[in-house]
Amino acid sequence: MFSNVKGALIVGALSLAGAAPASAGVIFYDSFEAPETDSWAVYQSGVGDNGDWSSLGGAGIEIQNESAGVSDAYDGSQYVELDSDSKRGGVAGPTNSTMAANVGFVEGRTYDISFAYKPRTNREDDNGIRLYAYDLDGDVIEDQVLLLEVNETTSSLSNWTIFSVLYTAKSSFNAIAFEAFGKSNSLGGFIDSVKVAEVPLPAAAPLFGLGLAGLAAARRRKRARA
Ligand SMILES: [Ca+2]
Ligand SMILES: [Ca+2]
Ligand SMILES: [Ca+2]
Repeated sequence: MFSNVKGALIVGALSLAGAAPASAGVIFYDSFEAPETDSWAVYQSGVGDNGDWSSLGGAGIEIQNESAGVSDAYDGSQYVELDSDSKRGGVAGPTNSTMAANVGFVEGRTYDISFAYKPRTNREDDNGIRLYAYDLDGDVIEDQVLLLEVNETTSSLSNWTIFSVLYTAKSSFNAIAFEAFGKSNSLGGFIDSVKVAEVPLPAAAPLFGLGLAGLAAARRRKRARA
């Protein structure tokens, strides 16, 4: 579905963080604890803690529970595998799937978008996940920006890791999406704890001003002692 969208750019600053940041400014969070499954199942819409995610291509959105014995979750007991499956609710076609959710971006504001990722296999080009921002009209992608791409193996990355990227919302962009890529073989990268937090630029200005005031006060004290 992406071949007809040209010129996707990787934008923003990719960073690796050891832990999720504080919850300030969070406008969207999903740990995929719903729909609840006792092992694994594939869903097409209404996926996630608040039912925000829909499949936009591939077999569907596979939710795995820790009780399936495949992996632990990063948070809670469930997570997503987007190299999905045509069984248990999945549809025929490539198992590599795409899921999207509206997140309520406001044009011109900057967001820290992060998620927990873990590769399932040790095969090269098997666990790829791409993160996009979308201008989404229903299930039609009007425009998209590729924000980051991760493609690890269990040798290069053995546990859950948080990836994050900064994105300044373009006009009419209203959604984020994840796409599985690489070998479409029902085994791929795991996703959990998707978070979108607004970067609080307005609050930074007064803090900076306080810093300057503090510096000036320190200089005055130094002069007074001299
Ligand atoms: Ca979870
Ligand atoms: Ca799968
Ligand atoms: Ca795969």
